[in-house]
Amino acid sequence: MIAVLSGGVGAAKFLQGLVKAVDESEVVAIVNTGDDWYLHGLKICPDLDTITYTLSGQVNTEMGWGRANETWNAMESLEILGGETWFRLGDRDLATHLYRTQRAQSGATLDVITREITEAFSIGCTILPMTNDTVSTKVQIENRADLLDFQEYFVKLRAEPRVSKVAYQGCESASVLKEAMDALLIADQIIIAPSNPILSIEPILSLPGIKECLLERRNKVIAISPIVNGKALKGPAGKIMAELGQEASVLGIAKRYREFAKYLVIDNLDIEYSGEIRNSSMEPVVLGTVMTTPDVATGLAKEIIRLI
Ligand code: FO1
Repeated sequence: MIAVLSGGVGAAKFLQGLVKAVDESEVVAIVNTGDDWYLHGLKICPDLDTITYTLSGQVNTEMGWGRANETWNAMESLEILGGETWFRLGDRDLATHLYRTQRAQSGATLDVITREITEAFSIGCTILPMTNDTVSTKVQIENRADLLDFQEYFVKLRAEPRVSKVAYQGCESASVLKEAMDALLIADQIIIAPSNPILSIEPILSLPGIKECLLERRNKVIAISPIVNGKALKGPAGKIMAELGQEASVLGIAKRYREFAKYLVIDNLDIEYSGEIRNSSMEPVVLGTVMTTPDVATGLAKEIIRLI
């Protein structure tokens, strides 16, 4: 069984390859819920949905999130009413949030709701929220004392302001989903997806017991760098790392993960860093990591599962 610590778009692309490289029932994605939030009274779980839509072939491939063949009638009508429309919820996507919110209000936990949704989308692997508890990634930006909701920073402000701090509210006191911890304890491999290390992976690592478990199982842990040639594959990972005083390169990624991951998969373009990665006590694995098509992602996954 292969457990994958997952954020949004980068993880979804990798998982799309992985489920073609192995028996998909052997794959367990443990998904960040720090980006989850309520808008218009609806419970929205962007990373869980991005992975579900991608694996079911129903993602909007241009945006990387939301659904393919989407229409925006609800947003257009909301705009006329003067409602908040900067966070765009398509008509098809809205159905997922309506369903999830109604089920949560009737007492169902997020893991149960996620199972119901992924079954409806005919997903063959297991997709787990990292926790059923409420956690919330908050971002502090320059010249503002208050902490912003992740989506306000990421979408409304287009991740443009300089970040001075990221907080993972609720993570310290949250409980890791039992099924997720069980998977990490017995997995043949634990893969850290090429997701934003600060915004997507760190919330998972901040849950009690996760880092300890990875430390214990370090020989089985393979991280894939989301940074290639000094830039994030997608999104602001490099920018935020630099703003928080970390090196925005595969070496910065090695520094974050070396304690509990034995292998670091880096792109061919970063081969020159192999020696320094080895010196930092990680095993560098040089591959083509830019997942331009699902077939490229499958090729990458096949190479990675061969490592252990
Ligand atoms: N990202 C955007 O850049 N703009 C949006 O309007 C937007 C809406 C949205 C709605 C549902 C959903 O599941 C995701 C959505 N995203 C949007 C993506 C999301 O903000 C981020 O990609 C993730 O939270 C980061 O992993």
